[in-house]
Amino acid sequence: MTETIDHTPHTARQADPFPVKGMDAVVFAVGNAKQAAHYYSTAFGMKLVAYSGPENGSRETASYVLTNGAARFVLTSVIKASTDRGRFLADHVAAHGDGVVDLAIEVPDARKAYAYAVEHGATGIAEPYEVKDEHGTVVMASIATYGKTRHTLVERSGYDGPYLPGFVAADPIVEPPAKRTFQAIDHCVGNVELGRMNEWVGFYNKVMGFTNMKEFVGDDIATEYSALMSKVVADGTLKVKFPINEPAIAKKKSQIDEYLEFYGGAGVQHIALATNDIVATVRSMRAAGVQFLDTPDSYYDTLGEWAGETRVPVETLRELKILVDRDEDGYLLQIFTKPVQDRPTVFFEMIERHGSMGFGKGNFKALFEAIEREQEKRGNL
Ligand code: TYF
Ligand code: FE
Repeated sequence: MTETIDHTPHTARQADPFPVKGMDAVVFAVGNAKQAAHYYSTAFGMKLVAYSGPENGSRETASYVLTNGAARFVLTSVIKASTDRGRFLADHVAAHGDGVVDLAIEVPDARKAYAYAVEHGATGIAEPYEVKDEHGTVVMASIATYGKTRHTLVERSGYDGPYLPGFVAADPIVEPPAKRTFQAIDHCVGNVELGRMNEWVGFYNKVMGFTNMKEFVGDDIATEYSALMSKVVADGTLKVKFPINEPAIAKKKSQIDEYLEFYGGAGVQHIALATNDIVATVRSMRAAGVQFLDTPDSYYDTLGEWAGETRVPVETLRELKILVDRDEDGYLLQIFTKPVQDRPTVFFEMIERHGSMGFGKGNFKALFEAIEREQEKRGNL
């Protein structure tokens, strides 16, 4: 399970070939963005900050921009498709249900980033273009990734509007909670078809110069209980982290196969949100009706033997079903929501890191058993 990988940041070795500033936004195409904006406000504690719709000149789509610290979600619905973009979004929802269409990345130079990506094998979707308003100019370009997902490369260079030209500032739907529920996007996970994980890892290696992080799930864990294989790619500064999963042949039907079947192909599986108080986060999200995966009591009975001291007492972890993982760098606390739409597809993870830069490999057995209990209830095991 160990591989020798050079984790030296790019900047220490050579100029980073594809510098990134961080995630710009996760863009969702949904059936009813008005209601989704309400859910992410009241259940996830996010704040509506910008809007684009017929009232301000967007006749085709309505988009709601919600933030929480540095994390930004954009929820888009089609009102009346009349252009290729409108038809793409409408078709996306029809084919995949609510899902992620764009993992937008903020870059210092979108033209350079796009040129580098395309030179290294990326499929271009939109050549670099400028959009401007009284708040400044933004340069954007898009490339394709797995499934119908894309990466828009966003160069903001001092733009000070509420999101992008075409959007107007909006008032929060409800008063955001006094205590922030999360403050950043930690990682964004993709599910790809059987046998294609390495191809997509290679894509990020070549196209974005991303390197592989040491945590990966190989054959051994896959056949024993996870039924998936996974590798993680990240930019040189670890601000953008993309795990890639593929199904594996195991004792049970893979949860990745279930996703691929119900999503209708490859796509974003989960978004992990970083919090610095997972206990408060989970309490407030549970109180607002968010459903999390269950963890059996037996997990907590033996936790003290291997997890050691954590910030949160075991009894609180047990009450809230929060998982713990530890490695040589520290520990992390994490919990996973159930899928947030009727299809068993997209879900979220809340994560509190204390040194560890892993993804919770120690929890795979408990986690995958919990997911299998849900698959069983759905008749998909
Ligand atoms: O991002 C990760 O890799 C972890 C582990 O269905 C994980 O969160 C992997 C697959 C999955 C749920 C969690
Ligand atoms: Fe994760």
